[in-house]
Amino acid sequence: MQLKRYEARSISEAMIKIKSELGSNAIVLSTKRLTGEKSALIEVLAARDDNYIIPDGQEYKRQENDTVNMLSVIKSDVNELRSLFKDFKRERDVYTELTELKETVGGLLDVLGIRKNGKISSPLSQAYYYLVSTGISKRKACALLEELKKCNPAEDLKDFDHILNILESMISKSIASSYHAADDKRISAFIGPTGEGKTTTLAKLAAHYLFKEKLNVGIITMDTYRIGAAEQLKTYARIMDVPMKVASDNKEFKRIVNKLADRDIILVDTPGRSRNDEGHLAQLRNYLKTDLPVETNLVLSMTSSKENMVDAVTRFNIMDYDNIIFTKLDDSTKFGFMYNIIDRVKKPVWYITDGQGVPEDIQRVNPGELAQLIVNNRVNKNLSALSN
Ligand SMILES: Nc1nc2c(ncn2[C@@H]2O[C@H](COP(=O)(O)OP(=O)(O)O)[C@@H](O)[C@H]2O)c(=O)[nH]1
Ligand SMILES: [Mg+2]
Repeated sequence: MQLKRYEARSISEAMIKIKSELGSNAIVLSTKRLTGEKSALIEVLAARDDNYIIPDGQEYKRQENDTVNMLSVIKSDVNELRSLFKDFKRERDVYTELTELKETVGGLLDVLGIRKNGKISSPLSQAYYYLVSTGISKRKACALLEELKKCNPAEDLKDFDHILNILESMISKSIASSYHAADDKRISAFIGPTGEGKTTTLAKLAAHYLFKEKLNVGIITMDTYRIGAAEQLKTYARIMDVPMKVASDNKEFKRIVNKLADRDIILVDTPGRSRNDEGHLAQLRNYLKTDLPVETNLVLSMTSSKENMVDAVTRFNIMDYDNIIFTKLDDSTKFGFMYNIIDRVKKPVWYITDGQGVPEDIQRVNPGELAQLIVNNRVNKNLSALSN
């Protein structure tokens, strides 16, 4: 076997050299593009097996057969990998699902008292199904009922409405545990996937701070990514006569923050970008670094699918966001899923928005109001109208 290395501008140029030096029996072992100064060239490793003489006229056929054989090997490898992956995923999914189901059913049987006396204790099972129907996960509904039973005497758990009241206050308490005192940060940024309502929410809050709280407001947008994104905000800023600046990197952001030093509050809009863009989020996090603390609010639309919402709260973890803002409640009919998210991320909900109207469709919410919304599908507008 004779082995030789070639450099050429193209495969065909290399083949001419190889054929002339190693003869028509030569076979190509590998090709790769060179780097650095030689990046215009490719490297080809070729060999000639002197023991293997192809009879005249059969060369083409052999090459063709080689390719077919190689392709069929690759194909069967790919198929095998594919089925391995499928089985692996299926096994994992089925396993997780079964474990979850087992836990849920086991817990449920205990909670509803079925395991003990074989009877369904009706108001409790009614409450369980009610919670699940609001969008609260089966596991969380089960945990809530378990706690409910543990902390209340059985005679208090005979009436469905009363059970719901207790559940509402339990949910309120558990949400409250994630609330922290507002930091009064002067710079507040809105982050989240595209289309969730960041810009609209920012405009609503700018109007609120300006007209209701009589504060000096400044707006910065880092959304230079989407055409027209800055224009949308500029229009709002012009109507409110509030200064609005565009920053496309950290240096500019810091400079503009300094320039807006006279403002009581600076609201920062950011681009959403595509879903699988970790690099973008790390970059955004660095762009938002200043000497002053920046509060970040993850904006999540209630019209997103559960999967997308879970995906968003997970992906945006990298930004270590401070609050959640739920938008588009007006387009949603049940709110139990909010509890799954709140309980998962343990971050306070700062505002909810329920319409496209700027500035009116936004409300500050406290844990009690959220619990009422989650359990009873309603929020008392008068209670929470923009008052702070
Ligand atoms: N129904 C409803 N629509 C909203 C709400 N908030 C925002 N939107 C709409 O959602 C769309 C995307 O909003 P936008 O603020 O541009 O989202 P961004 O990409 O996150 O900045 C726009 O059509 C808004 O009018 C809300 O609370 N309810
Ligand atoms: Mg926007």
